[in-house]
Order: sequence, then structure tokens, then C-alpha cells
Amino acid sequence: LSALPTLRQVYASGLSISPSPRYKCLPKALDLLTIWKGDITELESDAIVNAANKSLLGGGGVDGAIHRAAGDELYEECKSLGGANTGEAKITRAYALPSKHVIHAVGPVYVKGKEDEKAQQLASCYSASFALAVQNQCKSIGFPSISTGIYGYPMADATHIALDMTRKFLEGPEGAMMERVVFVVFSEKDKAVYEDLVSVYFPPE
Ligand code: AR6
Repeated sequence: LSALPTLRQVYASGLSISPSPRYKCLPKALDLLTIWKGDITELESDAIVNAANKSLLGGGGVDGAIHRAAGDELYEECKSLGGANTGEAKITRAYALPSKHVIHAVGPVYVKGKEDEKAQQLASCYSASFALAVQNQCKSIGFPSISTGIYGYPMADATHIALDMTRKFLEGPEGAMMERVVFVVFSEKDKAVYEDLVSVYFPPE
């Protein structure tokens, strides 16, 4: 994690930003946030979040990658969880992964015409994941872009929710314990979306 540049370092290196009328700078966020293009199974963090389904028993996408890299013991522990509803999250150990815990969050399947309900469910994935991180003393956490793959959530809309919920958490009483939050993106295109929107929620000083 220490090898990944923080938002402050990225701003200092001249990332072009659209100024934010909405939020004031949250200085500590500049030192703990990172947008990183890579494979979340390679992240060494107290917790990584998995974009799971309601069974919590694995699947394709990032879920498949996490289960493959963690090994069969993760599947065995997941069997004991009894699934989860959309918007909920459950935590396990991370076994062969370099991280310590996996937080399995169930994102919504995107359905046009139900934007508000889906947005609330996706927001709930982030708040539930942060709550579990706090309960389990996880001071660093990596998120994939939940629901934006197989579940079809529009990338920009999902990114607004991820950043907004992260801002809310970091501003709240429990945010003080968090030391690193990494948004793990899987393509240059997705990275550009995060880099474009991050300054709305986390403007520089
Ligand atoms: N590291 C980081 N991000 C990744 C990785 C990876 N190794 N692999 C994919 N992504 P998705 P969803 C990105 O489809 O939309 C599964 O079958 C990907 O580019 O993994 O929430 C589950 O079991 C995208 O931006 O999750 C569920 O049934 C993001 O991760 C269903 O898919 C999420 O894509 C969940 O769908």
C-alpha cells in the first residue's frame, strides 16, 4: 500500500481538476485515498471488498478472481454465512490473498426505471462495508467498482455513489480510524471516470 500514491500526491503531480462548488477540502482524505488500476487480488490491505452475489458462494468477475486467488478455504467459510441480501455485506478471512479480510458486498443488478432503489442499495454496500471494516479494526480497505461489471450499473453513476459514501464515512465519527481507502479500477476508462469525479467530492486544498 505504501507504494501507491495518495490523492495529495496525484494532485501535486498536476491532475487536471474540475473545481467543486459542493464540498470543502477534507485534508485527511487527500492523504488516505488512492485510485489504483490493478487486480484487487494483488492488493495488500486489511480488507478488500468483493462484488458478490446473494449466495456469497462465488461467481464471475472480481468475485471469481477473489475466490480463485484465496483458495477453497474461502468458499468453505462462505458456505457458513448463509448468503446476504442486496445492499448487505459479510466479512471473512482472506486465506491465500495478501489482504487480511474479504468483505463480501452484494451490489444491485441495475434496472433502468428503478434508479433510486438501486442507488440506495449500492450506497448501502459502501456503508455496510465501512461498518464491517470498523468493527474488525481494518484500517485499510480496497473497493472494486461494485455492480459496474456483470450487474450493469452505469460507471459514472456508481462512481458518484462510491465517492459520496466514502466522503460521508470519512467525515463521520468512525472515519477517524481509517488510514487508507483504495478504489481499485480495472481499466484506463474506469480510472478516468474516478479521476474526473474524485475532485468533486475530495477537492484539493
Ligand atoms: N480486480 C479489480 N476489479 C475487477 C477485477 C479484479 N480482479 N475483475 C473485475 N473487476 P463484476 P458486479 C471489475 O462483474 O457487476 C459475479 O458473478 C470490473 O471491471 O465483477 O458487481 C458475482 O458473483 C467491474 O468494474 O461485479 C455476481 O454474480 C467491477 O470489478 C456478479 O458478478 C465489478 O464487476 C456481480 O456483478
